[in-house]
Amino acid sequence: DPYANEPVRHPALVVANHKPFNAETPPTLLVDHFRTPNEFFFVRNHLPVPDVDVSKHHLQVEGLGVKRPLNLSVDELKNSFAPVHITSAIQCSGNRRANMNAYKKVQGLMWKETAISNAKWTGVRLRDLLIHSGVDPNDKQIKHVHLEGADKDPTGGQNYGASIPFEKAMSPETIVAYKMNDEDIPRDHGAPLRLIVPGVVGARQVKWLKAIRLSDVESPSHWQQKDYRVFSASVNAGDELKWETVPSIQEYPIQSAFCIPQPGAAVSRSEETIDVAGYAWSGGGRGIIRVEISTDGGKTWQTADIEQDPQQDQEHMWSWTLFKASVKIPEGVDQMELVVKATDRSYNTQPETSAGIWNIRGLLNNAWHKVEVKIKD
Ligand code: MTE
Ligand code: MO
Repeated sequence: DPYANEPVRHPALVVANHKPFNAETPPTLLVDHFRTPNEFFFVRNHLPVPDVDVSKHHLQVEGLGVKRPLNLSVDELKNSFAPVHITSAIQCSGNRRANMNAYKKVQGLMWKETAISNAKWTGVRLRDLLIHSGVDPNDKQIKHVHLEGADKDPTGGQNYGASIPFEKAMSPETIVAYKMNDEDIPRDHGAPLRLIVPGVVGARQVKWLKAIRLSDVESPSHWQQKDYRVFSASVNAGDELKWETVPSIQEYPIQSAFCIPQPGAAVSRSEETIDVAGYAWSGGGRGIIRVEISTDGGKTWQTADIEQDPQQDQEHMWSWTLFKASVKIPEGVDQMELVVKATDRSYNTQPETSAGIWNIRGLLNNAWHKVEVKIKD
């Protein structure tokens, strides 16, 4: 069994799939912490967790424009480059797929609302590594940076891989991390090294990082070429998927969702108000400027209280935003629908439904999140 050597996991994680292991953070625990504790951070693995010996692990840097290829041990990496800290959220492109599936059937792992978490990462700038290897930051031939993980398809297939644009690789927020919330990165999250690409979807933030290759084209990896691309709503189940006709996902759009209450929760009318809480996040470092809640299907809105990272500004907001509000329970009805939407620094906001963003793989679902609550007398 290639999955015989998986790490021990916290029993509170909400498991979506065992082999490979995929699990969400329990919603109520997610909004309890601005930085998600490591044991509760959601997990998205495509393959068995590799057994990496930290003392022997090396990171290679090679490819187009590299004058001095590098082959660094973890200690060499830590000791040769300045450490940087950054708090950054990771969200899977499939987060809230189940909501899109409820609108119209899609294909993929049925993530609910919590395939997202936020942590403080410590590592070295990818930019520093590349410049050390002799890369010219103005080299116009280099377009993409390939990342390869140590996890391998047990049926003899390829290692996990992805790529990001060279420009993002050279941006100061992109780091090769070795610590997560001030601890060594746990096995499930990429021990000993993972790439953190703030503002970009989870799929590009390669765990168990072992090689970095510069190139004029994107990574040939399955997960770069034949997954994590959003088709038009006109492409349906059974149609041929022409992957090369759509670009790979990089930055995430804008998202928000409730964690509290959960669907089907009941409140008593005598309470008069109900407490709600959740998260909002936008890709590309675009800060969240407001989160709004409606109880009348979007006719009127109430602004929620928000918590943000005091060290980040609205143009470089890599952390998520947590929100809270106390919402009045409407009179004369025995059930209510709560709706949340967020707005980012570019004044992007979320679509009302999945109708215009529906896609066969159920990716990037950021429609208004709606939760039904029963009102008891
Ligand atoms: N890196 C490797 N090597 N293997 C993987 O399966 N999954 C990716 C990304 N990096 C993956 C990977 C995906 S799709 C996501 S959403 C994030 O890791 C999840 O990160 P987490 O498990 O730390 O939450
Ligand atoms: Mo993902």
